[in-house]
Amino acid sequence: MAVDLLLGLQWGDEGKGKIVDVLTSKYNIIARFQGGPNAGHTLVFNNKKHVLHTIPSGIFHDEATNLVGNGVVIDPVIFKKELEKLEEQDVNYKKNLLISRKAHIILPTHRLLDAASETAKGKAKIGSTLKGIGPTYMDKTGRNGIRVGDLEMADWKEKYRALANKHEAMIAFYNVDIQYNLDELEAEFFESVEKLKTLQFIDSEAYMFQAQEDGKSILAEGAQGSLLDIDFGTYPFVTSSNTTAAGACTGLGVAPNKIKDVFGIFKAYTTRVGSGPFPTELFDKDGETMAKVGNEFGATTGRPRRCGWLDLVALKYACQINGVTQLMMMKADVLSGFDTLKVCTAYTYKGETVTHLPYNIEEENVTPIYAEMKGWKADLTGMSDASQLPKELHDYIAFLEKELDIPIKIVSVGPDRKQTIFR
Ligand code: 2SA
Ligand code: MG
Repeated sequence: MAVDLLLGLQWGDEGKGKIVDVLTSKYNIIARFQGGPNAGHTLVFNNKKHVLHTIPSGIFHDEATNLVGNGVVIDPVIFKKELEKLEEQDVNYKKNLLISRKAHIILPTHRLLDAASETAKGKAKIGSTLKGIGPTYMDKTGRNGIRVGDLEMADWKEKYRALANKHEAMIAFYNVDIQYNLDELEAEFFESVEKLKTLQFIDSEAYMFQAQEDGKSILAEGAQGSLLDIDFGTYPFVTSSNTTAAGACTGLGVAPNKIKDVFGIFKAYTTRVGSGPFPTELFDKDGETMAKVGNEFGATTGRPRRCGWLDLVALKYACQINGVTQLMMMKADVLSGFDTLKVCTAYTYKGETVTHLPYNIEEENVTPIYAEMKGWKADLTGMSDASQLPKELHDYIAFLEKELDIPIKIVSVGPDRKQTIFR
């Protein structure tokens, strides 16, 4: 059986959590393949908001098995809190949550290093989520990391001590004012590790291989967005993992020829949190309206998100890199009420019109060229069938489908599971 992929096509927060939740009943296994608690997947059902950081979004469906793959980085402290939230809601995760032994562990000192590095960068900071993501992946590729499987070894605490000591020396080297009490952080960390150890650790690539042999249906769930990919994103203002389709192969041990559908999730407009270029960013009332109506605040850090018009140059790039087969447009309801909608179809770059994403899209280098479309006034949030959507929205969708040459299969008109229109 093939593996389907679900990815964000912009700078994260596209609404992946909601779509995974809508799709989970179709899949036996939901697997996370990269990132860590820098993700915040928001799900809304029964009028309640649920935010997941590391645990795959299938956890609220009893029948789905949820795998945290080898490409993910796990912070035991945050993981424990997530588990406790699930316990409060009587979600029995013990039998359907599996953890790869090859996933790397975020140490308290990784978080401190993230903070020290960001502080030292000053104005040039990445705007990271301060979850220790960058330093943990650095230790992974530097071949110094501690993995989930290590926690089953007798000597892992010695390995931990050596690494934490090294981190402390690095923090001192940054020479910035970071206050911390490592004893307290470690007490919390070791307690959380014990909680993590109550879960099932597995050789996940073997599990994935067997699951495919057994004909199980698998959905790989991406975190962050394609433009935050370490290779293809707006470097250095990116996260430290491959958020694009290739990341699912390395982050789960799935062969490229086993991937079937690639679901690309995008917002009907664009948002970004943290620093970095954003050609269609708005600094006017339209941007404020999007932020307000769309409630654009980070699910993990609560930071306000920057807002702007849909950027088709960037979106097309993301579709190409990921091999997207189906599109899902989120938050269409947020665009209700605008007289005119703009969509960026090209950039002016070094005096020329370009339709590909150039190496450097800093503001001074590119100027977006917009197509203008008529907006709609109708409130979409109560609609449940494509036939109810206003003509102007049909036109907007048709325009995007033509430009991208990929069908838009889902239009989301609100955060609830029910506010999902299939086309
Ligand atoms: P990091 O922490 O090292 O991965 O940060 C590097 C950059 O990646 C951005 N980033 C994100 N952007 C949007 N959403 C993300 N997840 C959270 C969410 C964000 C939040 O889903 O709501 O709650 O603020 C996410 N994770 C990382 C980050 O802003 C940096 O630009
Ligand atoms: Mg999010």
